[in-house]
Amino acid sequence: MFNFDDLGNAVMQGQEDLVKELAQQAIDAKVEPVSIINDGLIPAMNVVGKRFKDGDMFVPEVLMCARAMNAGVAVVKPYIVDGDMPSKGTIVIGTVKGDLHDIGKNLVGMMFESSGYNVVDLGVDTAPETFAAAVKENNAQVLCLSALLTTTMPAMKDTIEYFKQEGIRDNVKVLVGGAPITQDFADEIGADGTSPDAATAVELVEKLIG
Ligand code: B1M
Repeated sequence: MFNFDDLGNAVMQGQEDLVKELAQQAIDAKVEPVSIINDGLIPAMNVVGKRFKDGDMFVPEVLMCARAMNAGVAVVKPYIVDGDMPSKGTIVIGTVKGDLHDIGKNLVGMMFESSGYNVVDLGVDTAPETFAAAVKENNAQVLCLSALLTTTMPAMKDTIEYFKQEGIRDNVKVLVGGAPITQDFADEIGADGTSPDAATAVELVEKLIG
């Protein structure tokens, strides 16, 4: 039986190569790909987050863990995404200006892809102008904004305001997410919704445009 603790420990120690190896072992052992992420990789990042908060871990170590986590996700991703599905619509996703956190955003994007959406991922530190250009260029139905810092939450509001200024706010559903985001905040800034995790983000989009 596959040992999730070994995978989690490898993430917590930032051992990128070992994470890749163990993620592949899990795939070979026919562990559900989503379970490798939800039961192995994410709980380990949660421990990292707690240690970081408590001052037991510092930025360079957290960065190594983040790289290891992303490497594990990259191994699993091809087994989740079904490339033959017709697209259900286009979603532009990115982390807002000033914010460099991308693990959660990557998972949300991957979950959309695996559910049959075309995903345009703009990466991190994304300016409102860049979001607007991508939504127009790709005729996207949904824009997903991710923020992990309380100091970058206002960039979500700035992005929505920029869409209003440009006269394109009503062309797209705007969803916001990330650990500090609440429903009250989403309502306050005029977003169309928020979701606490990747799976419910997909459910919300299906409800809004499905
Ligand atoms: Co940062 N960091 N970090 N960090 N970091 C947090 C967010 C923090 C809570 C840690 C702490 O103090 N406990 C804290 C923020 C405090 C606050 O704002 N109140 C913090 C800080 C302070 C900082 C720096 C300022 C530290 C410094 O430099 N002194 C700095 C800021 C850099 C910047 O962005 N400008 C910084 C840097 C970093 C690293 C670069 C080292 C690294 C990021 C690497 C990377 O992402 N490639 C990092 C990390 C890894 C974290 C923690 C430990 C883990 C985040 C993570 O990946 N979680 C984090 C602590 C924590 O969250 N417990 C922390 C796992 C991920 C799967 O969950 O991202 O929440 P999450 O995504 C979830 C949901 O939120 C949701 O679905 C995802 C999947 O379930 N979701 C969405 C996310 N986006 C969505 C979008 C949607 C829908 C759902 O659209 C609709």
